[in-house]
Amino acid sequence: MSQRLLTNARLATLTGNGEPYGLIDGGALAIVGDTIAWIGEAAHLPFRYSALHAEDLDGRLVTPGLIDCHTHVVFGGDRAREFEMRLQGATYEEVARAGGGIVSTVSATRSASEDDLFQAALPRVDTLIGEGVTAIEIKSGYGLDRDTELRMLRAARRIGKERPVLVRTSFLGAHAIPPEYKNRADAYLTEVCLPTLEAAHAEGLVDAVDGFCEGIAFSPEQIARVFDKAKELGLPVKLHAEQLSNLGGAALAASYGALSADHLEYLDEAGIKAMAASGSVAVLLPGAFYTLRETQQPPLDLLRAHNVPVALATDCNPGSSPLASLLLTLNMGCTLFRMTPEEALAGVTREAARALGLDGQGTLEAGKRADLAVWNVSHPAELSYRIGFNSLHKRIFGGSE
Ligand code: DI6
Ligand code: FE
Repeated sequence: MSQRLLTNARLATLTGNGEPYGLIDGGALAIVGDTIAWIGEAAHLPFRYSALHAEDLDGRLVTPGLIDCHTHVVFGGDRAREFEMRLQGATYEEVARAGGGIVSTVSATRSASEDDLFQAALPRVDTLIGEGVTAIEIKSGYGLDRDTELRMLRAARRIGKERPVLVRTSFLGAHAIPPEYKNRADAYLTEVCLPTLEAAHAEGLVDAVDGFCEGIAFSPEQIARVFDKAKELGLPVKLHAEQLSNLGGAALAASYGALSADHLEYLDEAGIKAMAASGSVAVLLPGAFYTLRETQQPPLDLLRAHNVPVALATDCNPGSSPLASLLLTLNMGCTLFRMTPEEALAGVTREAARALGLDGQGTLEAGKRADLAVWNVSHPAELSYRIGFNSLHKRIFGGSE
């Protein structure tokens, strides 16, 4: 098994070691195969690693590989025209009700082949990888028919095979009501969404089940039908909740032990208590907040008060968040939501891993996967502070470059 040793590193371990960011200065990190075998102060390096050729990092900062835990990077077409409409005054909901919005991406996605979808997603994925991302969640939800949902998920799986990045898929059949089922959401669920979930699961294409609980999408009762099916199949759930209004989606998701509830601008304290009790992660998506010029802030102080873990993600999608930068997301989390840079960095590492149910990633600890990002910065707050500046030195994925 290959072995390597990194020395002279500033390690932001993101473990609760008592230091901000879990920092270790003058650090060393030994990798055996794809796993962190030892990490600590170089002075304490065990004898068995001391003979390895040392890669001197010149005091550079090392963090866990970044994790984008909420994306829709697989889709057809684009929505630049809708951007123009919204700048002329139309709201996101008005555009959606006029047949634009998610449904227009659905038409473009339905007419794309699996290879088209894969090829179109690659530049977005490569941009994320270029900023130190080592794991990414990818949702379906722009097909809304059996074949297209399956094609989207196969394209997502292919990304994980052809790029050095770990892909976790979420089935998002309950994302929008397709035009052919207008005003017949329950029939869509019965005839298309639930059978497609079963088929996708049988093909090994689903790691989690997601939904969009909102006035322009599905009611809590309808989402519960999808979650019941997920439970029957033994799949974890997560939910787009409280993005545009408060329907109690986060509490519903929590009652199913959800990995996460995402967006959450309109979340209230009852929902927060339910999330705290279930251990669900609050995934905040400042790219959508920014793009939609939302003014309602997610209730960060209350989330902190109830010790709900908070993650950050791009929500990379063609409509509400055409954002493929997790570094810019860190900055937005701080500037728009008043997260601390330490919370923001934990939000794209430790808490993002938790939002995906990835136990083996997200912190720098012996036994975790050697997914690392090495940065040309000395203080971790620089990652959140800079805007449009990529200071990645190199990325290590499963122990290799
Ligand atoms: N909320 C979002 O922000 C994305 N999906 C969702 O349920 C937006 C998807 C889109 O506008 O295409
Ligand atoms: Fe989303």
